[in-house]
Amino acid sequence: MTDDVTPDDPAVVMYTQVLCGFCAAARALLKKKGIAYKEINVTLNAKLRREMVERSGGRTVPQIFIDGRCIGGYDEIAALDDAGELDKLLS
Ligand SMILES: N[C@@H](CCC(=O)N[C@@H](CS)C(=O)NCC(=O)O)C(=O)O
Repeated sequence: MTDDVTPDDPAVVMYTQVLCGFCAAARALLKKKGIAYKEINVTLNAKLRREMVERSGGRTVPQIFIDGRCIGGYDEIAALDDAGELDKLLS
């Protein structure tokens, strides 16, 4: 576990950066559903961006983790929600 992720974090942790439409969409989806999340802003922060890439294997933002497992970005969390799987993962 990295310094930026702690056991007290909510189940959903999301790496983001400023001026990111997909990050805004993911944020809106989580807020609409009332899901608590922690945001790790990687803007101009090489250490956190490296951490994101190492943990997720992805280079785009957002990268979203649920219970420590990377589920992908906005497209993936929206697809999970459409399929009714997001609620199950968080129940
Ligand atoms: N399919 C991805 C797309 C994410 C994406 O393209 N994010 C942009 C920022 S809004 C990005 O990281 N662009 C930088 C790049 O493509 O290297 C998702 O749904 O999260």
